[in-house]
Amino acid sequence: MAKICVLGLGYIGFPTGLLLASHGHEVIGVDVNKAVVETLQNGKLHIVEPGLDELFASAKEHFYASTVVPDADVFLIAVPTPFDKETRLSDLSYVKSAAEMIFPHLKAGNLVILESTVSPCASEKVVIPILKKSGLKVGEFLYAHCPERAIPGKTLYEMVHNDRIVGGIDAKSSEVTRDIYVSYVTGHIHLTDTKTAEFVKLTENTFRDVNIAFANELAKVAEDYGVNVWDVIALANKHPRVNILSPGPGVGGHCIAVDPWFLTENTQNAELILKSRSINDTMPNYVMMRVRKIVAGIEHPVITVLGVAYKADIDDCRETPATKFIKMAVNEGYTIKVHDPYAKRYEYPVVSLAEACEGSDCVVLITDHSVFKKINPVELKVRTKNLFDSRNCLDHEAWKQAGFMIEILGM
Ligand code: SAJ
Repeated sequence: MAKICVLGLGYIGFPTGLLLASHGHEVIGVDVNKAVVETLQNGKLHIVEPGLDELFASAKEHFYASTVVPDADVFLIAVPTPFDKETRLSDLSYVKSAAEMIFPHLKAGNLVILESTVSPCASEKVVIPILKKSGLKVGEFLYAHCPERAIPGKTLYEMVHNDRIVGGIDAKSSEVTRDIYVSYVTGHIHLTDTKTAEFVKLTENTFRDVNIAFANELAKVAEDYGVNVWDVIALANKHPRVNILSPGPGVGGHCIAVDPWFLTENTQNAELILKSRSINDTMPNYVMMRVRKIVAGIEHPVITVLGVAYKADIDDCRETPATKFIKMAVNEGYTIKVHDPYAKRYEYPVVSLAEACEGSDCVVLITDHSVFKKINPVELKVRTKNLFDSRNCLDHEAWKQAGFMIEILGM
């Protein structure tokens, strides 16, 4: 069993550290945020994710949180890679500072694993040169990029069951890294080189972004023909080689909306990928255009936004398409009322369902939280009975029975 230092105790680093600890490794979880470390030292959790409480309890004996990097056999970097909105470039500052914290402790035979998502070649151009400040050469220390691929909401399940990509800087690095993950991963572990591993991670999320852009474009085209895009996609997906994702109000979160930019930051040859980004980024504008038509003629329209989390049944509002839609609606002079049962921190006030719907002229569903399907529309004290469902997820029959005019994206 190894002594492993995990740098970054967020949605990836913390569960990864706990999984390693619960499988017998000695884990020191390091975070620069003192409040996070203190919370964990007091036996409390700082993030919510299914199964994390139980795992924390079972891993406690082998997991210790600290703000200081210790000597270790393995250093695993799981810090955020923010996206600089102005330049549309990846911001490697946290990854760099993690490497700076590691190199004074690096000894011959140690392994450094980078799980954070980075642009292609960042390991070789940026991370490894910092680690070399230890005086060790590549080969004397081992290095691998092993991108995280777990989906929020099912993080623990996917961390254990998904296949993993291990991109070692040399064969020995790949093999030693595989031996670490094999302790808790039941999926296959595929060995490759570092640059390919960086590219694979970005490719997965870019594939999803392009597929969603296709679904969004189909939704708009179907509207022009008076065809129901949801039926079209469901039927087309019956073909054994077709798998189209769902249209919606836009793509949010810190991965799918960002990774295509990381993938393309050093090439002149991306067209489809960038066009897809633009299709997805302008979906809130399209939803706004539909809503504008619905409330045309109403004086001082009041709009209810149902859901601001970037996707269903989670509290994460990063890069949510709801924000662009709300900003556009405010610029139209509309009054906006927001309801989301999960979102705790959001830049606009989040109120109860009853309050958000009181006096409303159009209820606009942005996030398909499961609980929204159980809303009883009869109880809503709206002023004008209009619903726009951008995810085709509500019980439309019930809303119709309650007297609502219903419009749906892609129909
Ligand atoms: N969305 C649609 N239509 C769909 C599916 C999703 O509009 O059919 C939207 C969602 O509403 C959301 C956005 O796309 O706004 C992204 O959601 P998501 O569920 O597709 O993905 P993320 O960002 O939560 O997690 C992704 C996952 N990547 C892939 O599935 C290839 C996850 O496995 C990665 O670990 C994660 O990115 C990451 O950290 O990179």
